[in-house]
Formats: sequence, C-alpha cells, structure tokens
Amino acid sequence: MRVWADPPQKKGNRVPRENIPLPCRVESLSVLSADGVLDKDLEPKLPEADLKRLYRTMLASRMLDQRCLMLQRQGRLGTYGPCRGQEATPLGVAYCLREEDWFVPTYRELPAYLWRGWPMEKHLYWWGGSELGSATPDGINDLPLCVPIGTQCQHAMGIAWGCKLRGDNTICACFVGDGGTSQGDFHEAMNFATVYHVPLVMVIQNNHWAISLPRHKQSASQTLAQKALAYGIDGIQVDGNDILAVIAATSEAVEKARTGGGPTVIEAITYRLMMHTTADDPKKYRTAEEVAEWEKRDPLPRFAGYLRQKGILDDDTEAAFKDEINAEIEHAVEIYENTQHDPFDMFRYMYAEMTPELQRQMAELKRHLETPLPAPSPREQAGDVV
Ligand SMILES: Cc1ncc(C[n+]2csc(CCOP(=O)(O)OP(=O)(O)O)c2C)c(N)n1
Ligand SMILES: [Mg+2]
Repeated sequence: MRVWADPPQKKGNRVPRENIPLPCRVESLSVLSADGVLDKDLEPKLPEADLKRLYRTMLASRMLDQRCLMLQRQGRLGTYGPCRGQEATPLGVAYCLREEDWFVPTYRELPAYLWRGWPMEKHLYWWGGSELGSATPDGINDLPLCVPIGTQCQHAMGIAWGCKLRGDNTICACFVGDGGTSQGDFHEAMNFATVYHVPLVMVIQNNHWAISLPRHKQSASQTLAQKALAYGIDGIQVDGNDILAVIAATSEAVEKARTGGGPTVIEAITYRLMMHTTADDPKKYRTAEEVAEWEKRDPLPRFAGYLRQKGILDDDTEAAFKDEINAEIEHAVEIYENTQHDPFDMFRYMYAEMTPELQRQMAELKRHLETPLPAPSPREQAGDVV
C-alpha cells in the first residue's frame, strides 16, 4: 500500500489549484416521512412478527421511561435521563445486531436494552444508583450505561478490534450524542477504528441539544455524518425518528462491517422531547414551538400508523400490549424497591483492586452512615421546614 500522496502536479506551465475528488460519500436516507408517506423501494421487508415485536418494545420503552420520570418525581428514583422521542434509533440499530454482536450505549438507549433482553429492573437499578444496574446479564454482549461523554467510543473501538483479532464474525455498534462528537475520545476512536479497519458501526444520535448547548454551537460542520470523510470512510445521515430508515442504513453498515468492509458513521437525526435529565428545565433554553414541531415527528405514532396501514396493528393488540407492559413494569418496580442496595458497591466495582483514595472515601462513607443524625431542632420538631 502506498503511504504518500502525490503533491499537485504541474500541468504545462501551471501549478494547479483544484478540487480533490474524495472516494467516500455522505448520503441522506428517509423511508417513512413524518406524514406517513412511504418509499416502497427503500422499505426494508421485515417479517410481520418482527414488526410487531419492534412496536411492542418501542411502546414498552416509552411506558417505562414515563414511569421512571414519575418515580423520580416521587423521590423513588435518582436523577433520570429520559429517551422519549428517540426510541427509533437505538431500537432499529439493536434489531440489526446478532445476539453475539456487541452493543456499546451512552445513556439514552433504553429500547435497545429491552430488545437485547435486559430485564426492566436493571434500568431502575442503574438510575436508582445501584451498581446492580451496571452488571450486564449473563450471555448478553453489552456494556452498561456510560455517562462520561465520549469515553464509550474508545471502549467500542477496542471491542471491535477484539472482534477482528478473534475472527469470530462479530461486530460492535457504538452510540454517541451530537455533543459527544466534540470530545477527543470520539475522534481518537474513529481514527484508530478506520486505520485498523475494525468492524465498528458508530451511531451519532443527533438530538439537537447537548444539555443546553444547541447543535449549531457544537460543530460548524453542515452534517455530523460528514465527519466520516476525514477518517476516509462513508457516512450516512438518516431520519432517526423513522425506524425503517434506521434499519435500512444499519443493516447495510452491519453487513459491511461483518464482511470485512470496516467502519461506518451513521448520523441519526432525532430530538429529545423531554428534559436532558430531571436536573434541568429545558424551558430555560428552548422554545415550546420547537418542541411542538418535533412532537409531530414522534417515532412512536409514526411507526404505529405504518403498522395499522399494513393491518399488523389494531386497537385490541395495542390495548393488550399496554396491559402486559404495565404488569411487567409493576413487577420490575416491585423487584427494584425490594432489593437492598449496598452503597459500598460503588467503591468495590470501580477497579479490580481498590485504590488507597477509594479506600479512604469508603471509610469516610462508613463513618458518615454510622454517625447518628443530630436530634431535630425545636423549629424542625414544630414542623417548620428549614
Ligand atoms: C466527559 C464529560 N464531560 C461533561 C459531562 C457533562 N455532560 C453530561 S451530558 C452532557 C451533554 C451530552 O450531549 P450529547 O452528547 O449530545 O448527548 P445527549 O445528552 O443529548 O443525549 C454533558 C456535557 C460528562 N458527563 N462527561
Ligand atoms: Mg445531544
């Protein structure tokens, strides 16, 4: 392989200045528009049973997400980061993976976890502050939720490299947010992944906001998909609220990765309909009109409309799904609330061996928990909240 590029060649008595034709492309893909128009040529042909299961999972994610918000407001769950409005992308990507493939999320990919077999209580454990939520169930090749922005890209790259070295025909799908693409970790992971030609599908969920920072202040690039060009690979931008488009683009990228074609960048255009987490108020940084516009593109009713048109979904099926899912959520909440969480686990599982600093912090927490609370002041006793 040549490792140098020819400098611009002299043509006659002129040294030219001209465009460099790049071998890579950036495409844009949408299959089912927000107002229900379907491009039949692009429609992925999925078995009816799969379509039903996909819809049920999307609905389960929506309902569990809503329940988590309520539990947080009731003081029964820690800070919560909702994924309402973004369900189609993680679910569509998870659908394209084989069981033995690897899935590396951030923290807004609940539907993918449900699709890949994580029990609902795991989600509650994680957001409830229990380390039990980070323990991947046996037999599932997924990493736990990742809040340090961008770090998971490096883990995913390493896993994908491992897949290649093992030659076991598995691939890795990684998620990152629009904000996450500004981190060095994203760049380093992509650079390494493309130089080593590893089987990685990098999915950027562009939900237009990184907490209160809008997309246009995050990057001057017209698209985030075009970042792929700098690494020498193809990028594709899909309507991330259109599960059919996500599946069409991802299945191609997965197939390419599995057959030795290397990484792909997929930018999924979506929108976070709720707050970043329960710790912020989005009314402070974005308008109600903007949110209302995106409500119209909500992936759940869009997918439901498609299935109803095909005769795959009706009122009875929808009602039955809701009953079953409600029962599942109740069961998961019961398990979550009846499980003793050991706060010391957060120190135990940080590293294989606890560092002296972690030992010190753990001892401090122990002392704190053993110290009896001071007696309430007369004002507190009188019910005067201070
Ligand atoms: C390394 C690091 N820096 C800062 C933060 C604080 N933080 C949490 S979420 C977030 C924004 C992430 O935005 P984006 O990647 O677009 O993901 P989204 O929350 O929109 O899904 C930031 C800055 C963090 N968790 N980790
Ligand atoms: Mg974002």
